[in-house]
Amino acid sequence: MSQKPDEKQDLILADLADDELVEQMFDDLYDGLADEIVEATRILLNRGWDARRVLDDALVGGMNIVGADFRDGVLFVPEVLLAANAMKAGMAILKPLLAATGGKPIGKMVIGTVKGDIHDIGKNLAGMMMEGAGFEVVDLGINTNADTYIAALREHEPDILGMSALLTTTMPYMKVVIDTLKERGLRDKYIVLVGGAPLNEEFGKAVGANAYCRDAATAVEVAKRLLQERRAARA
Ligand code: B1M
Repeated sequence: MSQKPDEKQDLILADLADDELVEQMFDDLYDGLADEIVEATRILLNRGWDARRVLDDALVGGMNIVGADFRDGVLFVPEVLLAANAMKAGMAILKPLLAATGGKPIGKMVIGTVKGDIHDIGKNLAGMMMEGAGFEVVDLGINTNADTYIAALREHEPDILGMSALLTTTMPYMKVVIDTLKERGLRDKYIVLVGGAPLNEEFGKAVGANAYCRDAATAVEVAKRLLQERRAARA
């Protein structure tokens, strides 16, 4: 996958055509080269790519390759962490562009990755896209237990609770959070959205969420629609 160091030194990213540059970004992400990812992200933006396209085609595309090799035992945790850091470095450039809306927030969301789970890239993306769509987002980070979610709901009074899980072993915790909300008489106050690679529509229904969001863009669409419906019903 990766090139030899001396070949790498000779490579001038700005000289590559778009498709070659994206291929190179897949390699650089795989190799955890954050500086190169930052440079290539800037090059694509300067060439007129919008932030969404850079995110979807270059960064998420590259991370999918990392994910497949992680699954197959070709890559291990340290390498994947480096890849994740490189992805985050690229996302940091895109964040202000994805979040550039201005004006009064159209709603508020509290979001966190559930207890036992430290994957945060998808959660961060969902948060970024929601901010980009005009929502105020309170990010609780990773490894979030029910009490922390509930304390944040009480403190910030959002319209939406978002939960993310990437492990089949942690996704059931979403039901624990929703059941705790029910027990405390709080469930109906919030729209609960869940996301993460191992989830699906059926799981979202089974745990009692309002909706499962396949990706960050879907989270935005669903959040807007459900919030509008809720406001219309209350008017
Ligand atoms: Co982890 N890991 N990992 N990992 N890791 C997976 C999830 C895995 C599928 C890899 C594999 O085997 N193919 C596998 C899970 C298998 C399973 O559960 N069946 C796995 C495993 C096993 C593990 C460990 C247990 C490995 C170990 O230690 N032996 C360990 C668990 C640690 C823990 O959490 N307790 C572990 C650790 C790690 C790293 C720390 C190395 C790193 C995380 C770094 C970080 O996040 N800061 C890591 C990574 C990077 C991955 C993969 C490769 C990539 C995940 C990712 O960021 N994808 C992943 C393989 C894969 O998914 N292909 C894997 C990109 C991201 C944009 O996608 O998060 O799905 P995703 O988000 C999407 C949607 O799902 C949705 O929107 C996003 C896109 O628009 N979405 C939401 C997500 N959350 C949402 C919330 C919403 C809405 C939408 O709220 C409203």
